Amino acid sequence: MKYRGIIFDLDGVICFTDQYHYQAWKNLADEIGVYFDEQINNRLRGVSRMDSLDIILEKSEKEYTKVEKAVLAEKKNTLYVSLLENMTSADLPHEVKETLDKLRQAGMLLAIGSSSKNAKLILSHLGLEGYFDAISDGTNITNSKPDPEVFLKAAQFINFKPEECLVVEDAIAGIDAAIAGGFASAGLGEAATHTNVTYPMSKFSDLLTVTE
Ligand code: B16
Ligand code: MG
Repeated sequence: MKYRGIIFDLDGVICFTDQYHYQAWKNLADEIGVYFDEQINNRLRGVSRMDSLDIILEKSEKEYTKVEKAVLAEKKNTLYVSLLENMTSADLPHEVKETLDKLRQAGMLLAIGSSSKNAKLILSHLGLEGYFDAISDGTNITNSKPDPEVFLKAAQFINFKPEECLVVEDAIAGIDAAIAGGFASAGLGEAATHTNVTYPMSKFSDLLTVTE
């Protein structure tokens, strides 16, 4: 076995909540009259809620106070969480579930390493409550990706060293975080184009060959 533990990013790897993030940020941006598009949205992948808001406010003429920003982030999150209500286990791709089951059968421990504070809520919507051996998410970190903290905590939770684990990511910031933490990385989507990603992948099930 090449790796003893696999640490999965959530949004963009296990499931696709980006459409809901986009809708909720777009709604907020329109409300405060700030330009926002898919390209700006792409920069938010893997980035924490408050850092995402700062990126959106780069286009704003108004300076917001810390308190005002907290109100805006809360507003976005309330809408985002209500959109998540639409998610069910039908939103968990078969390919993802089958691959996870096979990796587990091969003896690997499976953990989540997500920047989201809603990770546990999303997992329960997907029917994956209690499925992972450990969950490291936005609720147990102070620095978000590209800082490696979320992955280092995940490795600690499953009691493995970074070099014993593989990080699976869809975001450039996530691959940067994996490298900074001393992890091998597997990249999907934009993350597959990262110059230093260990394994560029075109689909989730490529993990089965990568870990052989
Ligand atoms: P929340 P990941 C990230 O999740 C998302 O990619 C990013 O767009 C979002 O801003 C961040 O979680 C924080 O999410 O507002 O729910 O705490 O890709 O690290 O699983
Ligand atoms: Mg992601």
